[in-house]
Amino acid sequence: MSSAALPASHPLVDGRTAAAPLVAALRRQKPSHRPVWFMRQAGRSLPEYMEARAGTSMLEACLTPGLASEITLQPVRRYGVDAAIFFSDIVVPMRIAGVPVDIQPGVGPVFARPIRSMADIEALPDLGVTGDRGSFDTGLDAVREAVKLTVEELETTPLIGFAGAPFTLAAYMVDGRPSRDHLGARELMHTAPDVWEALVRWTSKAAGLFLRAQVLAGASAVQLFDSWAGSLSEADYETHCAGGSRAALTAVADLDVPRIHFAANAGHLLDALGAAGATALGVDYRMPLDAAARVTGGAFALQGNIDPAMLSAPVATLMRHVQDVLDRGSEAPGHVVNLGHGMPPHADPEVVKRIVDLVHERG
Ligand code: 1CP
Repeated sequence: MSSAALPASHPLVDGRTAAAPLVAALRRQKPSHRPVWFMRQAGRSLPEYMEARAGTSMLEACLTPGLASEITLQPVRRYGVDAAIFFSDIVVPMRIAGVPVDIQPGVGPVFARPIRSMADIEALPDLGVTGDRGSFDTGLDAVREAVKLTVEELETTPLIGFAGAPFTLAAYMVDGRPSRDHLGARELMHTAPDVWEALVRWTSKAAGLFLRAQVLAGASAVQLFDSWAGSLSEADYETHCAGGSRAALTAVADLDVPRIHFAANAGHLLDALGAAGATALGVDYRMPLDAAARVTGGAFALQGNIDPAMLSAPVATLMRHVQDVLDRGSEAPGHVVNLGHGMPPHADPEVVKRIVDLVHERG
């Protein structure tokens, strides 16, 4: 596949990030050192984030290009990580489309009108088609601007763009708010498969357009967060969700950027996640990376999987755990060190910095 569709000024094309350790590892080539970044590396664990965010709501911050860019850059400056993850949220495309959604502090995404019926789906805003200048595409300009500002500052450090996978988005849109077992979404796929399918079509289109905007504006890799897919059986994932994730990832497949697919608690889904159009797989902390490499037959670069709970352990215990992750990760054809899920808000930045230094020394 060629990268002809990326603009000549894109960091992968003009060479800034083409040889970056993150990109090399994700492409299963030999990086100069083992790359490391952390899911939720920006956010409440950083005092500079708390200061920058003060007085601005989460979604307003995401849609204010200068602020979103500044927050994206903070963990790169502080930790020297090998990638920035774009500061945004999986529900940002819904907000841009005009769906009434908010992120409530201490709760998470809350949708004012949960999706229950075909009439609810028909009332969802039209997303337009790729390349048009409809209101969704125009709304994405704030995202493009934030990505551009960020990439200019990052120089040789790649920016990772992301989107929520259709199941994870639907888990919020159907229940209306965070839920433990995502029962509403799982019920809908069985009680009203036509409504479910229509919702997956809409969410995968929104996710695909969101990813594509980030890549064309300068992101050097993408991650699809299928965070809650682990609550599905493999059969339900295959039948009702994989197609939507495949559609979202396919939206950037022609741009030849590495595509990471992550789900938590999903050892049983690794094959299915890979088959949905990913080039790399995020592995949570429950499955050792050498086991994940065996299961996936060496076909995918792997990302993970420091247990976030270990960040609170005595330093010697944590460092032994990180070394174990490095050892097991070397069984994969490419390994990007990360946490097995998001950074806890009370993580100590000093401890996080020690992990980055250890990975750079030993990896
Ligand atoms: O640093 C980063 O990783 C970048 C920013 C980022 C990302 C990648 C944020 C900022 N959100 C996300 C993705 C996201 N959002 C996911 C997938 C990642 C994962 O599995 O953890 C999910 C499930 C969400 C939904 C969401 N948004 C939640 C979880 C709610 C639940 O069900 O438990 C929450 C708390 C949010 C709000 C949010 N998003 C991001 C931040 C920093 C925050 C907290 C906002 C605040 O300050 O109140």
